[in-house]
Amino acid sequence: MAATVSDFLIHRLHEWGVRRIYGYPGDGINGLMGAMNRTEGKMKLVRARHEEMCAFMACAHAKFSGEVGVCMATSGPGAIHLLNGLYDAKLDHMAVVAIVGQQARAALGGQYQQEVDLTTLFKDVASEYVELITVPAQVRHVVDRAMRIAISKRTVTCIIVPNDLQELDAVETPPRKHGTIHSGLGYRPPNVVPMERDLRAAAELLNAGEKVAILVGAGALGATDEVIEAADLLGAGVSKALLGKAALPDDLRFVTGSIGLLGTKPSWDMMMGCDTLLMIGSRFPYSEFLPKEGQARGVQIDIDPAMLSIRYPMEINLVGDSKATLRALIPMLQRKSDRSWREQIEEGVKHWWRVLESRAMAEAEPVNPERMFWELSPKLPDNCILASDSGSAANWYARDIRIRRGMMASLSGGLATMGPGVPYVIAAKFAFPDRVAIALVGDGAMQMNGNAELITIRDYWKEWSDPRLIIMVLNNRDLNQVTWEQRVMEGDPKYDASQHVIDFPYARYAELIGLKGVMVNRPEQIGSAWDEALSADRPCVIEAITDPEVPPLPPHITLKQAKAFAESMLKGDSGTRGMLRESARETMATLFPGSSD
Ligand SMILES: Cc1ncc(C[n+]2csc(CCOP(=O)(O)OP(=O)(O)O)c2C)c(N)n1
Ligand SMILES: [Mg+2]
Repeated sequence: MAATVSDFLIHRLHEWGVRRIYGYPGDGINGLMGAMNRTEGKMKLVRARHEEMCAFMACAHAKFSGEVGVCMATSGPGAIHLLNGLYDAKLDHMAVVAIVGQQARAALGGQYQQEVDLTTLFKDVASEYVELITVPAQVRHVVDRAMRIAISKRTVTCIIVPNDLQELDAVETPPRKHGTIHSGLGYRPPNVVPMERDLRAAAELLNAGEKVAILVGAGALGATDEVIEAADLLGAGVSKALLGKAALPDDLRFVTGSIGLLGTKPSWDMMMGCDTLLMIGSRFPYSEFLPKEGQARGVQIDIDPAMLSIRYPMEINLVGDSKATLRALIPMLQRKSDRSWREQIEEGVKHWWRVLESRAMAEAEPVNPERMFWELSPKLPDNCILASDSGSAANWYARDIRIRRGMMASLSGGLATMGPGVPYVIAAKFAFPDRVAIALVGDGAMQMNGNAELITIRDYWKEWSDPRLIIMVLNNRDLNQVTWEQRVMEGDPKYDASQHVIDFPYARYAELIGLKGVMVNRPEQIGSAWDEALSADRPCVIEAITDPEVPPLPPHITLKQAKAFAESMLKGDSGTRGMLRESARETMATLFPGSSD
């Protein structure tokens, strides 16, 4: 028998399979913290430095383990701090349950200290389920529903618990009378497969196509073999949205890599040249990187009907699990005898890898950031877990990292927020302590929250069976991704007041707190820096002094953007003096070989 409401709430989460909660204390949740303590280690609390990090960690737990992530914060300020991390989970369709405290029931509505209308605050991010518990008999069904809704709808739910309620006696079984709820545990996911006639219609369309392009996203992460088989039969190339990076390994010759602003030229060429589009488990946002309307006939597979036909008008929309649906579809596909489209894609991919290598090896002042990623790829340990932050790192991560089977990789896809890189890999180490985790992060993000989370790493790393966790920081003294956006999208020069990042000794700071720190000031040091970090006996920060003037821009940009960029250079941008030696046109040609209209 659980003693208090708090004991029962934590016990019920345990019954749902939760073993770890990412949380930060406060008087709004002291009862719950006491209950966590009384579990004597059955439920582990991981405390980050900031509640937003707890939410990022819960999101990453869901992304990497496939389980529900749980985070906990106090009323008022703690609850508010969770929000950005929760939106990260919501926008990437991750199951996360947030538990937040609230002031005592008797004080609510009285402008009490730290009293915030939490139901309203969480109404959007936890739109599927947010509930304030007001009596002990509610605990069982509110926990059951928050868990089941989060898992089944792959979204964020929220439980609000007033602090006085947390200390009351538990009511595990509500009285059997009118007006009570009697809920149960557990969720078994269905096997969702479209109707046979719809599969046949999809197969007919795909069989009729001569130039098939496939785009996969996070929904295809569990369908690697099936996507490979379908692509083989259809003579197709496969492009990967950012969250689907680990869906297919990059050593397959027909994988065109990333797509979009952070994408590759072969992905662009394939989408512009295809006559048929098969989209699997993706809501990749940018329609301009997909075929023009009317150019291609489309089939889409998604578990969530709301994601269908929202980026391209598909002819056949299939609701289904990607693996099961492809399994059912594959026997209906005819192997295309004309392989010329596929060969053309493979040629493009082969050429592109050479382009990337030469870009990565190009001289820069002092280190080319792209080369940090290029040289990491062959050194990646089997089964490692990668996380990229938002910023220029995401470009090089998307294009240059050659992922292999068995690895996992993620970033903030839908929200594209700064800050998740370091907390994501911390959660990865808790979920898989025996795997190497690597975060690829900008200096802006390190100063926003990564440096503080190094302290969390310092706090916990000795618990991990394999202590290797690497944070690679691009020290470019710039909010570089946005500097380039301002140049290219707006035609504005770099605005130092908004873009400059003050230098900070990331590697020395790591050493100072007992971690390892490695500096990269020259390109020759890159390989040995990775080797050192990968053979370290503790977590390691690699600080690379990189050149902010290497443009992290897409292979295809529009003429309008090119003109804007040229104008920014002529307006005396502090960072582009070196480039002015060439004419704007020549510069454009070398930077953006794929540019057209
Ligand atoms: C929370 C948040 N604030 C601002 C942005 C806009 N933004 C995207 S990337 C970026 C620059 C990141 O700088 P840094 O971490 O130094 O990486 P760099 O691009 O310099 O490699 C900014 C400001 C964002 N995505 N998220
Ligand atoms: Mg930076």
